[in-house]
Amino acid sequence: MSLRSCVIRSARLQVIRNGIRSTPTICHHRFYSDSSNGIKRHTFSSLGNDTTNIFNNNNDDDGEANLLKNHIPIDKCTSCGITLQETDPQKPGFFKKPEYQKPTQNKSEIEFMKAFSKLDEENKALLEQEMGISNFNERKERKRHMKRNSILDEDYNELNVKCTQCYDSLYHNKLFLKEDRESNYSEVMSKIPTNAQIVNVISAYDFPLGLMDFRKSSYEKGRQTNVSYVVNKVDLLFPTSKAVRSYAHKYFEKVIERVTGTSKATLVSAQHKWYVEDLLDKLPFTSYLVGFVNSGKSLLATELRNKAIHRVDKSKAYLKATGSFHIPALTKDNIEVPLGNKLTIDTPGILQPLTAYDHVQDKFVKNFLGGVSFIADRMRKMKYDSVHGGKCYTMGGLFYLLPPQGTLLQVLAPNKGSARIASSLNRAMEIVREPANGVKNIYVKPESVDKLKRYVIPPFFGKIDLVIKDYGFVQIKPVGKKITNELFEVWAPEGVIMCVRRSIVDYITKNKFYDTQRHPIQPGDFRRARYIEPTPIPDDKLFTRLYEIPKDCDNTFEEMERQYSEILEQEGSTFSRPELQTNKENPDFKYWIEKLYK
Ligand SMILES: Nc1nc2c(ncn2[C@@H]2O[C@H](COP(=O)(O)OP(=O)(O)OP(=O)(O)O)[C@@H](O)[C@H]2O)c(=O)[nH]1
Ligand SMILES: [Mg+2]
Repeated sequence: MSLRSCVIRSARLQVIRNGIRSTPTICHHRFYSDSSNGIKRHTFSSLGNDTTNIFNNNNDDDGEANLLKNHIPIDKCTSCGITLQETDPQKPGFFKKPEYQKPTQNKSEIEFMKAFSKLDEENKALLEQEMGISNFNERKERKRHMKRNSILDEDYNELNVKCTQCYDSLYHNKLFLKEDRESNYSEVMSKIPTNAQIVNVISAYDFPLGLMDFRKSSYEKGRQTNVSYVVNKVDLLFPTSKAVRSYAHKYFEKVIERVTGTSKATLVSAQHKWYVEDLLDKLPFTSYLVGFVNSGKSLLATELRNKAIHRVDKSKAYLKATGSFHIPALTKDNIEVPLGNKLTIDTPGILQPLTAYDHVQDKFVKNFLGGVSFIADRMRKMKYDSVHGGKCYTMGGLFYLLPPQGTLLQVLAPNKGSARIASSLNRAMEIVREPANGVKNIYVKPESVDKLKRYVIPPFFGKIDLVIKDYGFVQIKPVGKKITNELFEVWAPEGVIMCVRRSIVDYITKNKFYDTQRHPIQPGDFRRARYIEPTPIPDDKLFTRLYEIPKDCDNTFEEMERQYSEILEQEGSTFSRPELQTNKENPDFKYWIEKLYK
């Protein structure tokens, strides 16, 4: 036998003995031989080595076996968790038994088969002999059988059965938003025991709009909620996990503490697997992942499970997050996700009666509302739009910002979408209602213009962010002298949820310079700078909800003042936690109401 075939054979046998599953890597080997012409270099490729076994799918049945098995019961949709039914196509959970489904083959397997078919008979026989002919043939036979017959019941689990609605959402980008949403919150909460440990999953993208105050709702009376908070999707703001750990978490923790009174907050990125393992350690034995739609609960649950599985068996391939998608309200029922000795329950996302999803055209849901990463550090170098007072700045019709006459604004939109500046609100509405040929950046449905509501931003000082739920935010920076007391107006389709916060970027990025004695120095004087840190987070109000002003009201300031005194009278304070109120309140933010939901 030649040296070459000897090496090939040994490499292959080693691969087989290890029980290859995938052969995604073709290994390139190199060796040298003596010949009459001197040393000669030979190269050849063989199948790579990977650890899981395609031919042996039996999981270990020992202590952690439960963890290594598919956790979704056979009668449930593997994507949304709803109980499957075959009788009524109009009802949720309907699914059609597929007649024939192409046998599932993963990339590595295909590659293996390709490589196998190229071998000569001798090597094929050797491989078959080593891996056990029966096993190998069994697999081929099963595929043939699946082709001929409809799928066997016991294969459902393996084949990832989804209900028709999920199928349409996942493969045809269709949105199925529930009609009756008034009871949505109580429906989700009714399936959570009153003494359960709740983990509120919030998106960092539209923070703090995802925060839920569980103590507030009348439904919650008597519930001993034990809530901790997880800020997900931090990868959209930070390039690395290090920045999150070293200083950015302080801002999020502080706001959560101000609103809820608890400092139990963890920052994670399910997508990038940042700090998921830490969260796994912190989770109680049983927890419920609760939050607004699309905050990333299902992806987080899958990643937690992946981490738990990897603790038991490092060789296990990562599970695909089947129930996670950019389409909102995908999860329809509670899904139990075992995490070794712990258990977490992924719950359906909470959908408010009207949301931005109801107004944005289906084709833009992914691109416009799907979340695009912008790195907070680099925001200062981004291009901004200048908006003169009296003009109207609109982001594809999702909101219309109207600065008062005589002002000049710099507006920076770090999220997706391109803005349009129209000469007036009416003109902007016309453009959205009937976009001229070639106008591409209109994201909402034309009829959304008929349902506009008017809001005002209470007086502020410095830079602020207008945060739009599910979209992100725009940064607003007035420039020049303040010459008017008129308020900034924001018009938006009914249901688009917004708030204003003091610009987040300075609090989560390093921009303050200090000398050796930790005295602040001006940014220009770099040579003396010894420490660079984010701006200290003030104890004053950090965000506010907007005042809704009727369209026919002429004096917006007066109406705002009236609403302000009404809130003070009814609630005693405009702080999220009245005990935080001090005598030294910052007059620049006097009219701010640090309570997001009524
Ligand atoms: N960039 C980024 N995207 C994420 C992260 N976590 C989730 N996503 C994305 O957010 C979208 C929604 O994720 P899901 O896991 O379906 O969210 P959910 O909260 O389960 O949504 P519902 O079940 O509809 O309530 C998906 O497109 C995810 O890929 C994250 O950490 N970073
Ligand atoms: Mg989900």
